[in-house]
Amino acid sequence: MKVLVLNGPNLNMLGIREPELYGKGTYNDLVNFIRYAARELDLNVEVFQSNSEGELVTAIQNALGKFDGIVINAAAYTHTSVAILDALKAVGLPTAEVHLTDIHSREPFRQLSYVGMYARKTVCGKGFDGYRECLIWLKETIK
Ligand code: CA2
Repeated sequence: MKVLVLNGPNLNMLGIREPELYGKGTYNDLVNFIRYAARELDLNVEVFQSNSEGELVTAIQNALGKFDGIVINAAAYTHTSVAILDALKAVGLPTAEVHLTDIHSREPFRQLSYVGMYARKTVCGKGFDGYRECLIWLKETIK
């Protein structure tokens, strides 16, 4: 079972800025966490981060036929990107949305999630653990 984990803009800054909001772990720590969780669940995982909306759209398109499911933290594009929503719909893979913070208790502009209009599962406000929860949900959903 192959899962693509996508991370959007600025998540590569984890641990460098705003640790009070996003935690002290670095992006590298997050990738290691995801790989470890995937191994425990016997999932084959690929992790990709980009600051570019187009690269994320292309990564979603390229997942067709290669991956069984997607976990996505589209970061700020969550709240703006119809292109990412359209790509997820076009590819049609089971998708779980994850956010480190609880977007529902933050600014009004974070209340709208385009990704959430397609994703059948959303986990937010649980930090790194949210990625593991999404992987568990995908494993259950795909089998
Ligand atoms: O809570 C999340 O995971 C978010 O997807 C993070 C995004 C934010 O725009 C979403 O509303 C919620 C921001 C990611 C930026 O990450 C940073 C990490 C460290 C320092 C600065 C930004």
